[in-house]
Amino acid sequence: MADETRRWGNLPMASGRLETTEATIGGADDITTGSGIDIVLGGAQGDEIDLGDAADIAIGDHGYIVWAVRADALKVIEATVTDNATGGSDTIRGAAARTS
Ligand SMILES: [Ca+2]
Repeated sequence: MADETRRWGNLPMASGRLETTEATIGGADDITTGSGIDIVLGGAQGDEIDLGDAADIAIGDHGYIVWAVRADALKVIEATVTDNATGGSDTIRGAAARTS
């Protein structure tokens, strides 16, 4: 059985919530993730987001993602854009390794 508390590198997190705090702050970001599980929020303006291998979660604008690790898999509980007025036009690319 996988160690459910070590799914995020060395961080002891099996569940959580990640959110942006100010919809109007931020630039046109170029974000590239590695091969682990990643959670990305692009925020303001048009962002380029390239996700590596693994089951990643990404939204391009201001919002939040609530997740949990259950039965050795990443589960999204809720992913919501709360303000896209300044979010811009985002490009989000995933890798091919996802299996579920
Ligand atoms: Ca954006």
